Amino acid sequence: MLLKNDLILRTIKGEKTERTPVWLMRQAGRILPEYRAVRSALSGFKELVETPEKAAEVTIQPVDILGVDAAIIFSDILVIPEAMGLTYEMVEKKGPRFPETIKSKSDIEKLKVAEPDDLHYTIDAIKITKKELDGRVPLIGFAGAPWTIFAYMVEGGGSKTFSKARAMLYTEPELAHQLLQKITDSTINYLKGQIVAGADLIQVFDSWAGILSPAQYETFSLPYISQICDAITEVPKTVFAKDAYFARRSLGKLNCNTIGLDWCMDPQESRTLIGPEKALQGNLDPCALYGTESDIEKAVKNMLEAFGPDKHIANLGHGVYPDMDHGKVKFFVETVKELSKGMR
Ligand code: 1CP
Repeated sequence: MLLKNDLILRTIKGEKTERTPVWLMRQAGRILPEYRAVRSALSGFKELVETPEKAAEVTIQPVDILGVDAAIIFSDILVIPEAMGLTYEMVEKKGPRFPETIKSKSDIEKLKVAEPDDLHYTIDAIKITKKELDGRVPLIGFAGAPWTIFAYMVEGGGSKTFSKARAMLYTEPELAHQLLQKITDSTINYLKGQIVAGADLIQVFDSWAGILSPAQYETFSLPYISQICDAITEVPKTVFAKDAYFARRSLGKLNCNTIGLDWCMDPQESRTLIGPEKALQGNLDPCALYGTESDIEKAVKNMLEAFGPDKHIANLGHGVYPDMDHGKVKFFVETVKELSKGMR
C-alpha cells in the first residue's frame, strides 16, 4: 500500500524533506485517556496485547490524537520470552514478572525457538492496523534486543542492578551465549513475521544496554543485534541502545539505518562517532515535557539545531512517562513540525 506520509522513510534515505518527522517512544498507551478507556474494559495489559482489534485501536490512537508521523504496534518486548515458553505476568503498577526464570542448561533446552505463529496476536494486530491506517503513516514493528530480553528472563522482572543476569555472564558465559542465540533466532523469526504482516520499519530496543561494561557489550549484546540487522533486509532498521554512549562507534558500524539516542548523548558528538550515513533518532529528555510550553519550545529548538535538518527523526530520548500531560505531548509534536519547517 502506498503511504500518504512517508516522511520518516524519506528522512532515513537521506532525502531533503519539508520538515523533520516526529513520533514518541511509548506513544501507544500510557498517556492517553482514550487508551485507558479501552484498557479498563479488558482484564488487563495482556488481554489488550492479545486482542488484535483492540491492540490495533490503541496503536492508531496517537496518530489521530497526537499527529505523529508513525504508529508503533501496541505490544511488549516480553512477548518473545512467552512465545519461547517462559510466561510473564504484568503486575498492575509494578511491571512485568516471570514466575519461572532461566538458571540452567536444561532450562534453556526446554525453550523453543519462537515462530511468527506463536505470536499470531501481534501479527494479526499488525494486519488490522495496516488496514485501518490506510497508508496514513508508516507502522513500526519492534522487538527487544537479545541482551535486554535475556536480562528479564534470567532476572525474572525489572531490577535496578540485574545482578542475576549480569552474574551469569561471569559464571556461565557459554550458557549465556546459548540463551542469547535462542532469543536472537526467535527475534529474527518474529520480526520477519511482523514485516510480512505489514510493518514498514522495525526498531530494536536495547533498554538495558547501559548496565554492561563496554567489553561485555561487545561480547554479549552487539553480535546478536548485528545478526538481527543482517537477517532483516526487507525494511529499514533502527537500533536504540539506552545508555550505551560507550558503544556509539560500534553501533555506527551495524547494518542498520537509524540509531536512536537517549538524552545524555550529545547529537553532534554522536554524529561524529556514528558517522554520516545513518539517520539519528531522538533525543529530548522526556522530563522537558513537564515544563511550560515556552520551555518545550526552547528545548525543541535546541534539539532541532543540534541535529540539523537532514537524517534526523525527532523523538524523546526514552519513552514518554505515564503521568505526562498529553496536551504537552501534543504540543511537542506540533512544535517539532512547526519549527523544523522554518529551519529548512
Ligand atoms: O508505545 C507503546 O507503549 C507501545 C507498546 C510498548 C512498547 C514499545 C509497550 C507497552 N512496551 C514497549 C517496549 C518495552 N517494554 C520496553 C522497551 C522500551 C523501553 O525501554 O521503554 C521495555 C523495557 C518493556 C518492559 C516493560 N513492559 C516494562 C518495564 C519494566 C522494568 O524493567 O522496569 C513495563 C512497565 C512494561 C509494561 C507495559 N508495556 C507497555 C505498556 C503500555 C505497559 C504498561 C502496562 C499497562 O499500561 O497496562
